[in-house]
Amino acid sequence: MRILVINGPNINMLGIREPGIYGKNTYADLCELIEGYAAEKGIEVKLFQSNHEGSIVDEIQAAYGNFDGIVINPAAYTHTSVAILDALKSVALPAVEIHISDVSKREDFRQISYAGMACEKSFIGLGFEGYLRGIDYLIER
Ligand code: CA2
Repeated sequence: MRILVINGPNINMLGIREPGIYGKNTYADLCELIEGYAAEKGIEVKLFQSNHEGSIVDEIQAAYGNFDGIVINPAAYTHTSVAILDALKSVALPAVEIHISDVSKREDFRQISYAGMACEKSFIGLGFEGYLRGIDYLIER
């Protein structure tokens, strides 16, 4: 089984600022956690992070025929990007939405999730653990 894990803008800055919201761990720590978990579960993962909407669309399109599922935290593009929503719909791979923070308790502009409309499941506010729950969901599905 092959899972693509996509992270959107500023996720590469985790642990550097705002530890109160996103925790003290870095993006490198997140990658290490996911890679270790995938090895434990005997699956393949590809980790992709980009600050660019079009690059994320390209990566989702390239997953077609190459991956069995997508775990995605589109970060701020969650709340703005119809392009990422359409890309997820276009490949029709099982997708899971992740948010490190509990967006439901944050600003009004974070209350809409376009990407979430193309996802089978969302894990929100569980910190890095949410990515592992997303992987489990795709394995068990
Ligand atoms: O909670 C999440 O996982 C988010 O997707 C994180 C995004 C935010 O825009 C979403 O509403 C919720 C932000 C990514 C990280 O941004 C940073 C901001 C300051 C310092 C470090 C990272």
